Order: sequence, then C-alpha cells, then structure tokens
Amino acid sequence: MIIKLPPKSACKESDVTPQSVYLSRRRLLGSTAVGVAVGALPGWAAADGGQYPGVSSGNTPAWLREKLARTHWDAVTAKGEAVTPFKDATNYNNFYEFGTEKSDPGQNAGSLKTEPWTVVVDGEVNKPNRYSLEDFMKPYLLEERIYRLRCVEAWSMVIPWVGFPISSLLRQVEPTSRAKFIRFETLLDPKAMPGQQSGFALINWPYVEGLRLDEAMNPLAILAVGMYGRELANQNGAPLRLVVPWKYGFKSIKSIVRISLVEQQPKNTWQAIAPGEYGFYANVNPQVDHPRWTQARERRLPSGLFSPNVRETQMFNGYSDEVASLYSGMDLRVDY
Ligand SMILES: Nc1nc2c(c(=O)[nH]1)N[C@H]1C(S)=C(S)[C@@H](COP(=O)(O)O)O[C@H]1N2
Ligand SMILES: [Mo]
Repeated sequence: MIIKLPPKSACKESDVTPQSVYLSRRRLLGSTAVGVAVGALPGWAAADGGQYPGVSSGNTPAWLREKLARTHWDAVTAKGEAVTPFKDATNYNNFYEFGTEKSDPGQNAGSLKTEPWTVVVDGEVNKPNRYSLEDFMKPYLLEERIYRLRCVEAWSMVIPWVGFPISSLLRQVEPTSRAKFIRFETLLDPKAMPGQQSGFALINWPYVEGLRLDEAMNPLAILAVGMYGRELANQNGAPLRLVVPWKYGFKSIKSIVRISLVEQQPKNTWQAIAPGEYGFYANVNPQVDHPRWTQARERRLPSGLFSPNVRETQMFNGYSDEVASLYSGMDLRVDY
C-alpha cells in the first residue's frame, strides 16, 4: 500500500463533526421511528440513500430500515474524539475491487448490487447454512459502535458503525471443536467490480481475511451493516463487512459473502501479496514499524496539507484493555 498526500480539496479540521453534535443528530434519527418526518433531519442522517455525492448505496430495504430504527445507540464510543465527517468516510476509501485510488470506490462502487445478497456459513460448524442477508441478520439486535479505524498506511478516522458482535453469530452456528479460525471472503464479481478484471493483478481475488476464533469472539469484533445511523455505503463494504478496531484496516474485509470456520490459519490477501510487510495478526502497534514507514504516528482525517492533524498511534489502536490478553506470551514483532 502506498501513502498519498490528501488532495487540496480535503476538508479543514473545522469541518469535523464534534461527537456531541453527531450524537444529538443521531438521536433525531432514532426518533424517526416515532414519527419525525425524514425531511426534518439533517441531510446525512436520512437513511434513504442517494443524496450524497459519491455515495452509491442502493435503496435501503424495508427490513433493514426497520432494524436500523431499533439500534441500541451508543453501545461503544471513542470518547471525546470527533467523528470523521461522512464526506471523508465515504470518499477516502480502500476497496481495491473498485480501483486503487482513494476516490475510486466512491466513484465506482455504484455498480455493486447489494440486494438480494446471499451469505454462506460453512466449514467446521454444526449448523452450516446459506442465507439471504435478511435471514442472516434476523436473530441480532443492532448496536452502534463508534470506533477508531487505523489503516496500515498511517491514516485514521473515527466511524460510527452499526452492527452486531461476531460472537452472537458464532453462538448461532456452533463451531465444532476442530474450528480454530474464521475465514471471510468478499464477493467475486468482475462485472460489478472492475478492479477484479485484473486492474490490480497482484491480488488473487476474491479478497480474503481471517481471525483466530478467540479474536472473533472478542466483544469488540463486529459485523457491520450500517454507518452514521444508516445503511453502509457501497464503498464502505455494503451490505456486510467486518470491523476489528484494534487491527489495521485491511483486516476489516468488505462486502462479505462467505464465512467459514476452519482448522488452519487462513492466508489473508495482503499477507499473500507481501508477507514481509503484512502479517496475519496486523494488530495496531506503534512499536513495530512497517518496513517502509513508521507506525508511531497517524494522520487523523480530515488532515489538511497545511494543518496536518497528526496523532500518536496507540497500542492496539487504544483498545488494549479489551484485547491485550489475547496476545499474552506472543512476540508481536514476530507475529505482526
Ligand atoms: N474486500 C476488500 N475489503 C477491504 C479492502 C479492500 O481493498 N477490499 N481494503 C481494506 C483496507 S486497506 C482498509 S483501510 C479498509 C478501509 O475501510 P473504509 O474504506 O470503510 O474506511 O477496508 C479494508 N477492507
Ligand atoms: Mo488499509
């Protein structure tokens, strides 16, 4: 992955939405369920899609709209940190299926058809199944998780996701005693995803990611179906993506169609491309530099050319209390 300077059009820091403002807007959104007209909401809070430049999500299906309205807001937050503007979260993306420039996914992901969507759960489980997304989601209450997202390229955002813990899914499908890892696969559809036509030939499509089973069981690890109180934008991995906030962003695989419980550690996409630079664990760690750049600091977006918004990177992206015990006894320089 390549570090690029933000374009001149990048927003100013003053455009950042303070969390208090985001939260009060979001409460308004929650109240749509009890009759506030959608037209009374701030533009970005309306859950019907299509009104943001570069946001190419489809029409929110009714079942998802209903589920979103019943979200448990504020389940976890990045306290005191500003939420990244929606505009940045949806126009500065990594989603190589739609091109390698940060603006490509926002411009190209409209070709992704997210309804109907099928999710397969297979491998070492007592209850393998093939679901429509609606059935897949049925048992779970959605929660809002406001998390830091730290890309291995040394930029970061704060994004309010809506989703549910993977542990809830695992309890439903019952991994067998042989299951040691969970493997995720993105949709393979070169017609809808131009990047898969060979544009970035280094990747052996589809994109694959994985977690150790105990990592997947950690309460912070979620499957997201929404962001900013609405459905996921296509460029952010609609209609279903992984979010593991203590790991570099490439672990958070987008547009998932297959979830497999497996015995062997899966080979994830970036590890397969450059094993000396990207590992399986990919825990955010300011003490272990990327071979080509430091991981001690990050640019928190939006970050202007003349007023770079640079922060110290935190161990496990600030989630040590919740996850450090998963790695006790491991040498994180070896298992990077
Ligand atoms: N299928 C797929 N998932 C992916 C990627 C990708 O190229 N393809 N990029 C990853 C990287 S490198 C990052 S930083 C995050 C970015 O998520 P965002 O665009 O929603 O901020 O998605 C991750 N998930
Ligand atoms: Mo990334």
